[in-house]
Amino acid sequence: VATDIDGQNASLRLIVNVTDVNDNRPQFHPTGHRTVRVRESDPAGNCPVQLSATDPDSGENGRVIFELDPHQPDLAAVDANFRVSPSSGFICLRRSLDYETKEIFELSVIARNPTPIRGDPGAGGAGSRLATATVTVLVVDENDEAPQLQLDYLDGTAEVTENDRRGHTLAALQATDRDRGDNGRVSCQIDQPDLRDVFELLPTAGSASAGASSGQPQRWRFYLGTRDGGPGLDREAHLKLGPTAAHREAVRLN
Ligand SMILES: [Ca+2]
Ligand SMILES: [Ca+2]
Ligand SMILES: [Ca+2]
Ligand SMILES: [Ca+2]
Repeated sequence: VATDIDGQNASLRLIVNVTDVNDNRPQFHPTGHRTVRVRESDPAGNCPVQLSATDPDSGENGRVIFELDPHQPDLAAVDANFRVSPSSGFICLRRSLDYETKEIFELSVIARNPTPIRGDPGAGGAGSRLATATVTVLVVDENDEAPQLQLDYLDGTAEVTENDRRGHTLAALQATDRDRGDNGRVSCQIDQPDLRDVFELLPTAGSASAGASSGQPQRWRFYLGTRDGGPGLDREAHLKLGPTAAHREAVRLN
């Protein structure tokens, strides 16, 4: 309001528009490190964690975009297995993880504005990176590996004659399983009860031995099964043994 010496007033209405500048950086909530566990059976598309960040600026200056930090050391493995939703902050699986390949991932995710922050060189550039969050993903082992059974002859003949004494070693077995704990603890057995009197498995030595004298030369075929401590992933092999080397054959079945 302006007043002259005669007391006359004149007024002028001023409207001041305050233009927001992008002077605030997003902040993750909560701040700091996150750890999540992902089972290796979890399918692609599962999103085990959602990151959250806020920015007090208005409009585009306050909009937050999430993305993988392109400068993280394990980027190739992280990018092959995870994707980050730019708008929601969900971290999702591109595919099922495999504990036997990689047990742990360290992810680095950034939150930034789509517009450059004041004083920074430009949106998306290093100067506009605003906040960083790290997430450790622990892959939880499941029983997805079947036992493997390999047969190796020890004596080079695999013949069984009536002169063989009890304890004569016929073959060495190797049973392995890539899982951990009970899921990878294997046991072997001869699956035909009637042949358990003729052959025996010595679990500690990992070998198959001839039992009592066999009588007339004949040909046996006995089945070896391997099982682990988990459900439904048995493996079976069968071993043929004969009176001559020509009959010897070991076949592994999957
Ligand atoms: Ca901002
Ligand atoms: Ca696996
Ligand atoms: Ca496994
Ligand atoms: Ca297993």
